[in-house]
Amino acid sequence: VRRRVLLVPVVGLLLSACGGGTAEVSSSEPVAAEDGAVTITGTDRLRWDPEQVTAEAGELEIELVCQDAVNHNLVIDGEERAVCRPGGSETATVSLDAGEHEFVCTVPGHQRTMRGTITVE
Ligand SMILES: [Cu+2]
Repeated sequence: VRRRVLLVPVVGLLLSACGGGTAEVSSSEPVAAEDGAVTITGTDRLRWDPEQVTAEAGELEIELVCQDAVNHNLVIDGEERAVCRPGGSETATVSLDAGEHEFVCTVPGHQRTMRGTITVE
């Protein structure tokens, strides 16, 4: 019994060290928009995936995806751009100036953890 109890934290450490676990979708690695488009997923754990996006100045097509069980919205620089229902998605096209733009989900209780940054170059 003792052995089993001790194994759990070790496995957790190994998974996070590898960073490849499919269940843990949150990542701090910046994701670059490709061909002016990027997908941002609101996870059921109330995190963004990815949390950091880089894009070139101009129009950016953002697909907001709600993972499975929770609804989210996408608010960039204080302006709501898209909403999604659980398991659904919505696409918004935004035009962003060079600089850093904060994106959050303002569904009650989500904003504390659902914060990301779009860096426009
Ligand atoms: Cu949310």
